[in-house]
Amino acid sequence: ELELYAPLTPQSGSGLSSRQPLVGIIMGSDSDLPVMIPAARVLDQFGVPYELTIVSAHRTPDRMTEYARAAASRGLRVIVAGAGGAAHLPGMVAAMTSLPVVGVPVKGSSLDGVDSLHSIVQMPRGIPVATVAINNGVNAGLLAIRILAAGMPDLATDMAEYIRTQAVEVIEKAHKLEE
Ligand code: RP5
Repeated sequence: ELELYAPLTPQSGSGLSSRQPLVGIIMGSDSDLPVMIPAARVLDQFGVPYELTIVSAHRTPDRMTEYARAAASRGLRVIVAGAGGAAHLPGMVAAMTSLPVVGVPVKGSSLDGVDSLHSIVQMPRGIPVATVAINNGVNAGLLAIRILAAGMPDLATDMAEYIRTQAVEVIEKAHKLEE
């Protein structure tokens, strides 16, 4: 019921045999999808199973409560939550689970996403939300991988390789420029 988006076949060999979703990607509206799909793509790239769905804090508060309260017992280990405007979804979800929550501020039609950023990053003491940059679904996916990798050595190896590859790409571009 919660799955709207079918994950691609895993690209890397993280040694993950089970398809039990480890990351829950949620967002306040389907209008957030273009920002959140890149987070899913990162998880695909690392072969990490996830689920992706819409949970609105203000339009579907009961669904949000059910999702957050059941997340850990359903086997999720990280929640990535994107929202725009008065973006209370990540903070409210974090208040109802002990899982780590990564918040993605989504840029809306006004205020350039600074409203979302401030809503998510300014969580008061006691309930943290790890906040990535405005519209940066990629970093949310990468942060979820890093959190999981702390207890999954194969995933940590894949992340180290990702970092190395990225560095090589930059150095190659630098060398081209210098030619
Ligand atoms: C938030 O309001 C959503 O996260 C979205 O970013 C924003 C606008 O939602 P829609 O009006 O496009 O559904 O709840």
